[in-house]
Amino acid sequence: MRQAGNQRTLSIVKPDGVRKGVVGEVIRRFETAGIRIAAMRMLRLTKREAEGFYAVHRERPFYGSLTDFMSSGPIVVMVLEGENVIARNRELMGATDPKKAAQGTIRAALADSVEQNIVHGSDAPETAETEIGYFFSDLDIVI
Ligand code: 3AN
Repeated sequence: MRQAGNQRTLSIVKPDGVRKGVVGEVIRRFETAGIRIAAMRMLRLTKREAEGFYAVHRERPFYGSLTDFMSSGPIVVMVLEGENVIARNRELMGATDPKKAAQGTIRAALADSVEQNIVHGSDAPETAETEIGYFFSDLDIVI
């Protein structure tokens, strides 16, 4: 069993982050913040898999372009663990639009656009559980 208060979230370094060579930089920020990496894997999503992952956005005008982008190259998926890690990870990421992201955040420092914004992070405990399950089985997660 996990300790009370120890939350998990899914983080993705998106294809733009891998292409730019900032995987290490993103991980460094997590580690510096005291967030534990409980699982990690590199893979390339098919278009269908990207559509499945972003199914909640299927009615949005950017769905086609977003899923093309997310299947355009390798990504690094991670399970992050720590107290209040869902909110803390989103704080480190910054706002979806890098132009609106607070200074010092991953997106403000590294991202080019609202679509190609370097990282993904789950936004709530329920989505974290579903998203972690999309990529990892319980056996992949180091406790
Ligand atoms: P976040 O990743 O900050 O939680 P969401 O969940 O609203 O943002 O959006 C999921 C992903 O969809 C974003 N990371 C971004 O890549 C893309 N996206 C969001 N809004 C737009 C938009 N207006 N135009 C293009 N892509 C977008």
